Amino acid sequence: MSANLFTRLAAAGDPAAPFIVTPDGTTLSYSYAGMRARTAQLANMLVAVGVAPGDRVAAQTEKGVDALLLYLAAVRAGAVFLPLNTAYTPAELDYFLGDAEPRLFVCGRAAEAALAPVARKAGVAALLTLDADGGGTVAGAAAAQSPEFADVLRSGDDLAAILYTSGTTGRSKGAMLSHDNLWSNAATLKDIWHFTAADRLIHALPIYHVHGLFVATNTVMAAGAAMLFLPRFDARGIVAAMGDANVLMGVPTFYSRLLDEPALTEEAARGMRLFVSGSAPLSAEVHRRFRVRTGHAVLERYGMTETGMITSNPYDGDRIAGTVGFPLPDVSVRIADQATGAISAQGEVGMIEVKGPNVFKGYWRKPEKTAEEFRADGYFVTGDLGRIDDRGYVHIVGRAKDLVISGGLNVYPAEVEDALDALPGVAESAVIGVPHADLGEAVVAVVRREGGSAIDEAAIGAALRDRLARFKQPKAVRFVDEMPRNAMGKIQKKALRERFAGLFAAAEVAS
Ligand code: MCA
Ligand code: AMP
Repeated sequence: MSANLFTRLAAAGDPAAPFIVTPDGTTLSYSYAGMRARTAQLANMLVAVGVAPGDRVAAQTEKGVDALLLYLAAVRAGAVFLPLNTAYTPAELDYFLGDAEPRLFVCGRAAEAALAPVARKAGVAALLTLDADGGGTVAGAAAAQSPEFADVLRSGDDLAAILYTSGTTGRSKGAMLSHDNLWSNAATLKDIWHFTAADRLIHALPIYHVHGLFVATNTVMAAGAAMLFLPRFDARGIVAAMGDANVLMGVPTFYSRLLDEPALTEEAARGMRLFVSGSAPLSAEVHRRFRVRTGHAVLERYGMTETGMITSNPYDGDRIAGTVGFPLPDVSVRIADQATGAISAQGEVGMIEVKGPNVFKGYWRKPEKTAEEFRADGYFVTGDLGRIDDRGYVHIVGRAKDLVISGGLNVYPAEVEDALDALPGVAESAVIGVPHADLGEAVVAVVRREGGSAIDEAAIGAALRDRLARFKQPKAVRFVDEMPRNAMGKIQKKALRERFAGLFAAAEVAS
């Protein structure tokens, strides 16, 4: 049998059952049969513009129903889907398109003029447009196509998607995810989170990352369930949607913002059966307050772009705040010495390493980078530090990688520092994450000016505007005369984090 992810995911859905439900009308809502017909049209369109199996299809599109169906269509057609954060600037896109060499690039209509030269430079053969409401040239190109399509045969190891993820050094790397990688995670999550065709998920995450694209969409499909498809997170809209759905997946910022929404009450959440959090640490305090307010213990899980989901708190059993639960049934997790790779003793803190059908195939065209991240026996080195307690719960205690997670989005300090250091007037910089009540961590730049320079926060902000996506730009810039350094001369970020920890001190909040 073909291992095409779409073929396997779509097998569960009753043709008459709802798949995507939009809150504001029926035209963009699709049953499973409707989804099949629309993705067939889109897959035929991909073939018509020259997309062959194995070709990359890159998309930087606002969240919309057709944008999601384009992902499924690409998988049906045996192409490799490459979603791109809508916040990326043309300068950032230039790298992704040049590296991935997609056959087709799809962007919003308003961005077409700015991005067409970027796509041309990367040798992209076809450029189409797609807006959140379905407007753009994709719709016209798909309209004439047949609503029938024979899913392209794929093996489990063939690629279904490439997602770019930054490293502590160098440029972003494309994580190659196979049909089997994505299928194994979807099938497992459906089982352990008890998804059935009766479920309706509130989908408010962006669809350019693993969480909203794969964890949410694939798990729903594997169960033949439905999703209430919201354009973005909005606390009041989520609470209203709770009357019409029963599962929510979100990043911790969703939960802290929901707690600030007075309409969130036990009564409002009565029809819900599951709240899932991931992508960044959920504070024990938010977990506790959410339980007090709604009666629900948020189920926290842990994952990575390269691995999909790795661990999850139990559906039945204690969902323990501050832990990320147990390894998924088909995933092996171990703790090892960061430097030597020696397996650590029970309960010790060390590097979290992972092996299983969920672990990616390597970084696109970077075999040496891939080799660096794996142990000889096939375990992937996550860069997260953790321990496993005597009940088997995994605790994440820190990161060996220099990474800031802001509102569930990853920011690699090295990338921001490179941009800062290139500015006239900046002698050196250090980018750190400091506690932030809303975003978990906020990006802060610490800068030492060149002698005589008067460069200030506003000038730095203006200079970075077109270079870096908005979420990577520092929320504050602080100037120092001297960077704290260790004996080796390396900047001590820990000391900077301590010094600036109170910059966004959380206001007192009531339960
Ligand atoms: C928006 N801004 C941000 C962020 N989002 N700045 C820092 N961090 C962010 N995450 C900027 C906006 O451009 C805006 O700038 C200003 O901050 C305020 O925007 P606001 O309206 O408050 O933001 P929002 O549109 O409400 O978005 C916040 C959000 C969103 C809802 C938390 O960022 C979000 O949906 N995050 C989820 C990301 C996600 O899906 N992560 C999963 C990755 P200005 O006003 O100056 O223009 S997958 C993953 O990590 C692994 C695999 C896993 O385990 O899941
Ligand atoms: P990404 O590169 O977007 O896949 O981000 C993956 C990283 O997010 C992981 O390596 C962790 O550092 C972090 N992460 C994801 N889920 C959690 C969680 N529940 N708790 C703490 N960190 C998390």
